[in-house]
Amino acid sequence: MVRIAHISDSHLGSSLFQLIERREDARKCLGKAVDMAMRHSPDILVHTGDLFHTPFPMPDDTNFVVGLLKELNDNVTVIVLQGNHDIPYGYRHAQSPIWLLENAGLLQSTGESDNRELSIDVDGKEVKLHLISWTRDRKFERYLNSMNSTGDITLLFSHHIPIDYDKLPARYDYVGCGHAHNFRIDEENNVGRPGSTCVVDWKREMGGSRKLIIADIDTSGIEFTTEKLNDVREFKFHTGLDITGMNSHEANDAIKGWLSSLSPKKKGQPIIIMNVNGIVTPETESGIERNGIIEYGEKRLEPLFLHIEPNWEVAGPAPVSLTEPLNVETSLKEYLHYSEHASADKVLDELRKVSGGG
Ligand SMILES: [Mn+2]
Repeated sequence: MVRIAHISDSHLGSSLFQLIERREDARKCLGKAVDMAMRHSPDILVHTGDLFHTPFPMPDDTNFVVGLLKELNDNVTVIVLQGNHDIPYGYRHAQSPIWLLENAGLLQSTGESDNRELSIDVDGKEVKLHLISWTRDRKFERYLNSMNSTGDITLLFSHHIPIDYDKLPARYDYVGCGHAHNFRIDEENNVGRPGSTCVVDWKREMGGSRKLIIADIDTSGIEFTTEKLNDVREFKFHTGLDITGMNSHEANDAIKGWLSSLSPKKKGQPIIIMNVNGIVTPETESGIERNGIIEYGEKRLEPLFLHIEPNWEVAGPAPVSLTEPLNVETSLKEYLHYSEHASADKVLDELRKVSGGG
């Protein structure tokens, strides 16, 4: 049996909302994921790319990775692909930081190229690895056709899979990918995607999950074990409060109401994000006390960061429809009603005087 531990998309150097604390968090999340993976004593530890958020990582991030990889057991084969974030596109003579780590003997990747075939021996079994770093879709398909050697066990690791999973060749016992930051296993086609090791982009990742994937592969089949990868930072998400039809008081109360319902485990630490949706009038919008709400939430919850995402829409002026266009008084009444004119009664009185009516 060959045991694979699969993680992906650690984005070291990313910092949500430009919070400097998140850079440290991203490192801790990777460290935690690797620890969890190694507790399963895998034969192969694979990271399917975007180890770094930028192809020019800061020394603190590079040093962290070097330290982490040096600690690993010699018996584990470490594969790290180059993701789209690890490759310096558009720069002349620039090289991926993954290649540097590969040259230092800390991992195996696709080198100067974007694909590679590799054979390793696990307990007398030949394991064939097809590696594809981030590349153009057409090149991916070309590599898929040209890399057709098989072993006792044959694996494909690619940062991204730009084709339908059921179009993948049948020769693979397991296909591991990354790129999208949410967990997914397709048991039909033996494809696994762990998701990112930390929260990188809350808008795209909200509602999804991240997991360590352990794949036990035998000539007879594959067995999956997964473990949840929680971010080291506590997050509180509200996916969508709807304030449609509310006046500003009700909207303020609804937003504060959610904040008051929270009880973070780690006080003084969480990141709190609330999506506020709906269609409101300009009056409601102008009456939403953004500063007051933020102040209230910060006092109560002591977050690292509190973000209210203003996702609501403001309804434009409603069209006035007149039931009797030729009746001046009715039409004026209706117009005044629609426009909520403050001195409507006075205007109507004046109209009656002018028209000589009672
Ligand atoms: Mn990524």
